[in-house]
Amino acid sequence: MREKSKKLYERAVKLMPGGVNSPVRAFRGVGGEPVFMARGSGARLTDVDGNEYLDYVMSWGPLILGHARPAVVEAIARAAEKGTSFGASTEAEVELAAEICRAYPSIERVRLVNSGTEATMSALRVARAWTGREKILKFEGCYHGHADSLLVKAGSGVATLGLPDSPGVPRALAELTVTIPFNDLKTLQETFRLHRKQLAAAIVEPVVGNSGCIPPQAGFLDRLRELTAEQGTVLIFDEVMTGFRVAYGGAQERYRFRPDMTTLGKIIGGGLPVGAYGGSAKLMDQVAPAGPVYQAGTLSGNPLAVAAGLMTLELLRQSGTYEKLEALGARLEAGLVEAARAASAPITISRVGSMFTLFFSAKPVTDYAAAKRADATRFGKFFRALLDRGVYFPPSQFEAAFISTAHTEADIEQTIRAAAEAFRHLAD
Ligand code: KE4
Repeated sequence: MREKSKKLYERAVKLMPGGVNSPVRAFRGVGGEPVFMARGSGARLTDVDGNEYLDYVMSWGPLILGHARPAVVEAIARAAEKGTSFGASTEAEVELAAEICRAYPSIERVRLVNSGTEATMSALRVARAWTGREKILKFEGCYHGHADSLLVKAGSGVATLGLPDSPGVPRALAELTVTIPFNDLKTLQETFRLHRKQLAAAIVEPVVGNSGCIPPQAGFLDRLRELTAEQGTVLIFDEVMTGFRVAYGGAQERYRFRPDMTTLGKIIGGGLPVGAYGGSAKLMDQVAPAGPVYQAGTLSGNPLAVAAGLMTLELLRQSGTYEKLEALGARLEAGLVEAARAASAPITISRVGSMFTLFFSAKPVTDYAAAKRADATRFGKFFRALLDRGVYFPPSQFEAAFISTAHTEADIEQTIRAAAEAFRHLAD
């Protein structure tokens, strides 16, 4: 069934840690061995053994237009014919910066980098420089890339100082990160009382994607905005996943917010490496060479990645794009709920537009603790039953799945049928 994947994996584990270049690809969350992919086209992936899958990972979010969209591939090819990198400014990166600032009114200045990790790491540095403070606030289950300050779990009892979430993160640095539950208003208020005017930044996924999909509850982001404004804490919306996903203008457009800084990634690179961080001119003009806060990157604003991003955003501006994504998401959600009910499978679907998570939980999932109570083992079995039926969900209960504009209504119906069989298979 997947002999070539198996052989490649046996080679890979001898050459790369865990045989992968990013942990979640190793399928540790769902059991079994990872599938090696050979090509993507539209909504489909084909693995090295020739098996075809309807893809709901979509490279973890960037491929909102699906795989190998011809116009995007042509844009990359045209850019490549003129050279791959100059280490100098180009017109294209000015165009991408202009489109980001136009689409995100809270961003007056933006810096392009190469990943979401670089974007969040740099945004935190700007916030710490601006406020002269060192402590930061993050939320349990939110992932903002692997910079040391952000690989921190809640210390014993919430609203206390953090503990390293990975070996190699200095305790002294982890202790500067306070971690509290998402959607927990009471703890939020307590935290801003306990650390009054000491927090340089609060960084949040406005729709959490990295605990699985968890939307903000009414009033939570409003209160976070109020408290950060009152205490001069820089509010950073990490929209690496939600940017251009839940609306063209991201969660800040969907929920009508104005954060102080925003980080972006994924979709703005159209599948090539691009991250970005931005905010007001006064905040961002601290960044070198305009100001003293240092941040740099050999391939930042890379012509190929920028060409892919510009074409992706251009195609996303076509009318009806987000209405189509919403309709496909709503149909898939309803179909999965019905299929689960018919098989008496206890699930809940958490969805915002075209990003969603199917939790094996009978109760709604509103924070990371609830997500961890979901039955990840059953999710793993469901994942593999779907995979064997030609549907590729994210290989972890704690990840969001993504629909693209390349998915058709027929693809959604095919997915619902495969899920119904998978739920019955689980019940057997
Ligand atoms: P990257 O450094 O992986 O480009 O971006 C880090 C990041 C920052 N902020 C948010 C909200 C993110 O979701 C991410 C990365 N997301 C994961 C998927 N949940 C990337 C997949 C992976 O780690 O392989």
